[in-house]
Amino acid sequence: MVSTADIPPGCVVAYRGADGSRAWLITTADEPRWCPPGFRLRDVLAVGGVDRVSDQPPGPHREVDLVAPVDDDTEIWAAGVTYEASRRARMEESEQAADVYAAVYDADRPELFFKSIGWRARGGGEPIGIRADSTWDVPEPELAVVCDAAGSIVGVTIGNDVSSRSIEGENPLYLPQAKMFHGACAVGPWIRLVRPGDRLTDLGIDVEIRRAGTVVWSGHTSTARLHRPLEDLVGFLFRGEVYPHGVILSTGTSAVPGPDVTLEPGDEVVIDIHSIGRLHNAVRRGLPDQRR
Ligand code: DO4
Ligand code: MG
Repeated sequence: MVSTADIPPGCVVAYRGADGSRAWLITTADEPRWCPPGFRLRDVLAVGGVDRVSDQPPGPHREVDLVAPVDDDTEIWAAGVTYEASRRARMEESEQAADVYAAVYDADRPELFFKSIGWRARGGGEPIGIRADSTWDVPEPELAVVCDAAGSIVGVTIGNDVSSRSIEGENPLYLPQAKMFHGACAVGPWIRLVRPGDRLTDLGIDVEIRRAGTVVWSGHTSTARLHRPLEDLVGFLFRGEVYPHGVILSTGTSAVPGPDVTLEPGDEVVIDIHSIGRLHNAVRRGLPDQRR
């Protein structure tokens, strides 16, 4: 549980309502605005929707149980090989196709892939997953941009593009299996709305893997190392499809553990992005009991 008083102003926050369904609030410098039942992220991401978020009724601070800041049908896409560290790591791990990563890093067209539909995404405090048939699993801490229906970046959040490096390394055509599986996508802890003049090109990103209370791996990077402008990544996403309810695009990783580091069940992944907050998730392996 988190107190709304501890959430920065200007954030769109999804929480578990009294009946278990997703509810929304908007933080301000004063009391939060509590959105009425039926409010959805798509109301914020409609063209001009951001200008209307503060119309919601104010109410006192209280504790909330966070969930992923998405609607059930929000599409979450991801970009790949957008940082030199990712290009290098993929070339090293790839058994037979190192060249494709070098080529895409330098190409005009970026790598973009569908990552998750909203209802599958995990929020802060919810477990992320690793596959039972994978031997090398990593978190991918990424700045995720939240775009409105017109393709403007109206918010930012933290994405964890949890990935199987062993499956991707075997053959890049296995990318969907390496990237889309139970618990592979976390976003949150909330969406920070972007204000005029905000610089998204110099945000520090820190990540830790904790095991039994000890940090077994940590990484630090910055969006200053991103090889492409964020607007270009969004532009390519909107070249081929319309997103009438908005879309989230995770912009690639640059904090990449080496081959000696793999996630294990019970680990905790903690990602901090400057000016957004912290996304913290425990790791589980495999499918829920009924689907083993
Ligand atoms: O090409 C594979 C995916 C790369 C990726 O997810 C990243 O660079 O973050
Ligand atoms: Mg990634």
